[in-house]
Amino acid sequence: MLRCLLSLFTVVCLVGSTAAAQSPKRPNVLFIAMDDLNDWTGCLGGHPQARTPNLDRLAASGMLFSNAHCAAPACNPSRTAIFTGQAPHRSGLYDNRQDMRTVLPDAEIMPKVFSRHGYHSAGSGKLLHYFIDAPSWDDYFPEAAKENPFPRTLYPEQRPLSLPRGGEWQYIETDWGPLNATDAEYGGDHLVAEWIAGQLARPHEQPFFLACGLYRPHEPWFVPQQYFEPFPLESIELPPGYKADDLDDLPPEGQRRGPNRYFAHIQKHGQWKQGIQGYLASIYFADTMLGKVLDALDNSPHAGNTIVVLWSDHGWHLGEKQHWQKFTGWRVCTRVPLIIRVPPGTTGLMAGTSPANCSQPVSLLSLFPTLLELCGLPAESSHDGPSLLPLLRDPQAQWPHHALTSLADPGSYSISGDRWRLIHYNNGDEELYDIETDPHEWTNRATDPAAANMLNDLRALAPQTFATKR
Ligand SMILES: [Ca+2]
Ligand SMILES: [Ca+2]
Repeated sequence: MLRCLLSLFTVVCLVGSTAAAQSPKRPNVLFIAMDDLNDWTGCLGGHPQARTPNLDRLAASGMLFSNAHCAAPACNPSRTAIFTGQAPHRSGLYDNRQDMRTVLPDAEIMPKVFSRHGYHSAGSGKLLHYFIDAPSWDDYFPEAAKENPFPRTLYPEQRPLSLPRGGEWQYIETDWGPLNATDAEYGGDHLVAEWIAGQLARPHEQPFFLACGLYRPHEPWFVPQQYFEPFPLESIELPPGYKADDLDDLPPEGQRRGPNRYFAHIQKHGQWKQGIQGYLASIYFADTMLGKVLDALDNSPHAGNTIVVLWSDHGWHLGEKQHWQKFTGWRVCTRVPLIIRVPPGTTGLMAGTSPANCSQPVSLLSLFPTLLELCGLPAESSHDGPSLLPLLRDPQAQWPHHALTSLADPGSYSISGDRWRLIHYNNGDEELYDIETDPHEWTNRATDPAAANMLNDLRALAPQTFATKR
């Protein structure tokens, strides 16, 4: 009996000391979304005039993934994939018109999972597609119950300001121009950044998952005048990826999906450079709001114990392939900025990240399992993406993965490997690009016999089944 008690005592002591040794304070997570930001950042070099000093300083202090791709090139499916960890071709949520809670009524999204594990989950601004999903958060700004993620935002009284309506087809927000307003008068992302900064400044008893959804550079491109000033119209350079005859070597489906009415309409009204100016100004504004958030973290008691993740939900065309907007499988649209900074002492990565550039192909689908692993929380069996931990430890690590981007119609997708990219349309048309020699995807190699092996290698990575769109 005594022996039994002694054994029990020993076990209790061992368990107790092991638990104490293995459960340091869990890291916090600052999860920052930017909307419709392509590679027009200083650190990715997509446009020579892009002004993103804050994004660049974050990149310089963490790991920049320069070959990161969205799970889908539109807000709703991309964000749903990020927040549920489920790929569109498995969840069945492929486009902006589907309602996340109709398609996935029971999916536990990221803030809810963190809350279940003892975190305080708070968010502000656009994180999901124009709704908040109030039951998944402990706190939100604006008020979660209203399900409107946007604080008050200043817009011109008379609209459209810059681009006349071309017809019913035209998205009402395709419009741009400077506002005679301060950041405070403007509101919008400024208020989001201020609220997030307030959350960072206060003490927290629990670890926190704090999500900051910056809405610019999503349209409309109205931001205060000061953000337009570095980009005078006469200085504006056209997108480096634009090539007038770029469509000539595309299969019929690529030729159909490239040109859209927006770009033709914008050119007809002489607004191409004004549009580029509006996008650059909106990026600069969003970056400045990001700077407020990063400064607040640096000046807070949580700076040394907070993982920072920054992502954009997909890229954006400004005339490349005669296209304006998103929704395509080309790299300009699937590639996104992604930065992860892990402080030393973090549960799942004690060494933290070293400043580095990782060029291996990764998907935003990996963010959820990566964060769970970094925070020492159990993996979720419903998650599709591989955790990025091997790359956060060593950006040159063996990485036998690729990034799949699902287009809105099931069976159409792009696959991004470490060097080559395949675009497959569900009518069978294909495009193949060598990103190392052709980063703007000007030369389709799908019918080039010298690239046949590459084509076959990428084809072999395609999903075999696609969930029905619901
Ligand atoms: Ca978006
Ligand atoms: Ca071409």
